[in-house]
Amino acid sequence: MENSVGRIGILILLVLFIVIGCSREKPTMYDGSFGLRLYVTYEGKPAAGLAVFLEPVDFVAKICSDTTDSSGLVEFDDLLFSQYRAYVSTEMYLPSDVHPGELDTISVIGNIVIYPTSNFVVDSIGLISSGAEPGLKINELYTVGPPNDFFYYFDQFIELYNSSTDTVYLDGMIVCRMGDEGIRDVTYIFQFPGEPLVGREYPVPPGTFVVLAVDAIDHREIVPQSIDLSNADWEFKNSRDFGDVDNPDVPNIDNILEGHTRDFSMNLVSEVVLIADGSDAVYIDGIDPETVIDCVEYSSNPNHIKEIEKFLDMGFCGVGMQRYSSQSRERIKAGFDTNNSTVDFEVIPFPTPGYQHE
Ligand SMILES: [Ca+2]
Ligand SMILES: [Ca+2]
Ligand SMILES: [Ca+2]
Ligand SMILES: [Ca+2]
Repeated sequence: MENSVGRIGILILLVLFIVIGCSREKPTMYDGSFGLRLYVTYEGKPAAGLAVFLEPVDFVAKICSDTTDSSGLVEFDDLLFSQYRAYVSTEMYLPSDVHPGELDTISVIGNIVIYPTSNFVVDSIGLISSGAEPGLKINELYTVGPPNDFFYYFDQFIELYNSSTDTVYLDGMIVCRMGDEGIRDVTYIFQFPGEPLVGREYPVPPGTFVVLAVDAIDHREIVPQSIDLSNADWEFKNSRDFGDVDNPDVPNIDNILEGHTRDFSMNLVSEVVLIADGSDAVYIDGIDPETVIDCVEYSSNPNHIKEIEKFLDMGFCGVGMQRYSSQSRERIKAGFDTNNSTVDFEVIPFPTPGYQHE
């Protein structure tokens, strides 16, 4: 009895704390003794009028936010003495280089962790913009498998996202897994049905996610902590592998590599995956780089030596990921792409097939 009263008391305190925590315009947190001044810059210049979000790292509370002034400054006072993550994720409007007098919309992000080294900290966030052309992107790569003790990882999937304002078509596109000798070294090639470049059978409207499952089944029936991929948009199915699952309701992406008789799969923690337009029909010499639509390298090892050419992906993502942990890697914002997976992706605790993590 006493115990439950105690719990209710704590609950009331927590609710009070959350309500007080962020209710004023200038976010003021209960029992605050910590102040923070942040300068937000883009290409070395102050970034005005952008929302900066502040989220405590060590405890759960509502996320505070304020907008940068003309000098790119935002101030938070009376905060709890704690670590915080400060981030910006928004669109910015800049004078166009191409069309004088008009504004270009660019997608920018920035992210830092603030350590309370004293009662008042001054820091800065340098924003980066999505430099790569918008288009069809590899948005998420889920490969490590769910928690289980029999090496189950067949719930792997690739999630694509159309970040452009135009419909794109999957017709004849190829999904490849690369060897360790770069773009000339392709080890798996699976192809969407349809005619490359000109086919219009398989549209992906702007802002849409596409889930490519290794096997489009409800994997929770095998491992309860896995995911349901029975409603995936596509399924990898090697028609020469008779043991490979084929959900009749989910269309197939089939193997086209001579002599390859296995299903598509990806290494759990280290791999290069790319999508290309499928117009290069000669694979013996690898994939023509001109046809590559998007490419992502990942490795759990921070000292990993890059395998794919840097003009396709300058970095790699997924550092520190564990096998059979349900962790996934996803772009920090749907479709956000600077062609550097080190900054474009983050590790997330569980996969998000068909949607973007919070
Ligand atoms: Ca399959
Ligand atoms: Ca199927
Ligand atoms: Ca890219
Ligand atoms: Ca996702």
